[in-house]
Amino acid sequence: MPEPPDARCRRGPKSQELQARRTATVAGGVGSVLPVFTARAGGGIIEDVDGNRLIDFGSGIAVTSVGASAEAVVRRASAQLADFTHTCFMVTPYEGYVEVCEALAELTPGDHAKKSALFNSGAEAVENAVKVARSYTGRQAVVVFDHGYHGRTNLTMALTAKNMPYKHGFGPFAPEVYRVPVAYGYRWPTGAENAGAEASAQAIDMIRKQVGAENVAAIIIEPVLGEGGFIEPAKGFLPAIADFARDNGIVFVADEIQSGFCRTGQWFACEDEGVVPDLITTAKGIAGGLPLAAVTGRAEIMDAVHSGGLGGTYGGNPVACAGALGAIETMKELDLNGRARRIEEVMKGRLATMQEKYPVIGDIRGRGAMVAIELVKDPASKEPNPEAAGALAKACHAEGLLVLTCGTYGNVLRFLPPLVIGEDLLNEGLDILEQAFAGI
Ligand code: PLZ
Repeated sequence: MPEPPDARCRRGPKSQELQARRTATVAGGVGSVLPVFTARAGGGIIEDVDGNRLIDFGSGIAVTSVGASAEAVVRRASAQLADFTHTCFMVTPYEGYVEVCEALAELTPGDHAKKSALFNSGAEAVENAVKVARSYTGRQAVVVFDHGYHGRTNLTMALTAKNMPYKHGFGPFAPEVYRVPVAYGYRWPTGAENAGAEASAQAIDMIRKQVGAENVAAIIIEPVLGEGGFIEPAKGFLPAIADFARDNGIVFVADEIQSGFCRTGQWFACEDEGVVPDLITTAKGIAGGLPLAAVTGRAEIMDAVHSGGLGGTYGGNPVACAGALGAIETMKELDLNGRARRIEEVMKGRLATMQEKYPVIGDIRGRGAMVAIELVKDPASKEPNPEAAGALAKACHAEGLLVLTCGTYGNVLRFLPPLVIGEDLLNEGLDILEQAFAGI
């Protein structure tokens, strides 16, 4: 007998039945934010199998920037499906792969000659960026940052900062990975205004003393740190680290897997401070929901790898490439960078009003449609308040708004609506959030 519909999480009878089947056969280690099953999604709405509608402020973790069923993605991917699903680019190549690499060369920062290699997931792209950087430099060490997230494979677990849930019990991790401070303005001991200069000086000092600049193959950083809490490194930090890398023959890698492809109101977040990375990793938003990832970078660095050294059966799958071309077409046609900037304006305005009323909001930050609030027990002590983040997320879900949490301390609510969301729906979602504050 199914339980009666559960209003708190809007779990209807069909979702309950599926949940029981899931519990019986899907591994317990695979989590889900909500126990409702999706029937269809698009335009900022997720409809579940019982007909409930959720406003989507998650975009499948920053993936469906163009919407979850964008016309150009569906059209191009469907046509490709009918032509052929797979040949393997390493066996007989096809045009879509080359077209995606051409688009990446055009859209990523810098006017130098660029080349790309395509993969299936973000983690795989980051792993390959390390392979390329090691081949090019003949060095081994990789430097990453506090609060950084780069994936769940063995090497990328080592690169990721947070133990639970990503690393716990899964060691030993890959060697030659070194972690240094990042300019987390809100929590920098001497204040946000000093964070850029002080954190970069500390990071560089640690690299020099503990690793040796001449041993470092790559420095990898997210220009806006995603899973770690939507931390924008304080101004000056990224350029200082990029300069240090250049002066020491280190490959500077921007992991734009979450922040890229119009999410922050620019094609790539590192453009904000004019930083031109040597390599850039992309995934998520690139293909409108189809699995695709890329490493793009200076031609001479990318070409340092021996022939046949990069690849994988499915990397740059033709259907995923067609999806990417559809997503990029949509981003250009609808000016999704402009839409992301407008979303920031609306969101930050509404969130600032909420902060005046609810001091639990310690910080409002982010760029474009990558916005977050950090919740604290008291604005003076800044003690993290993960309980408030959990309670707010739950209250929003109950009222039909999907929001995600993140942050090293689990106390950040992040908002990642699809960039095509209508302004009415955006405001409706923010109304639900505002009401949720009243209830916690
Ligand atoms: N680099 C910057 O944000 C993926 C992870 C969700 P994959 N972020 C969402 C989870 O809990 O697994 C991500 C990222 C940055 C790399 C990755 C990894 O991308 O496509 O998940 O492998």
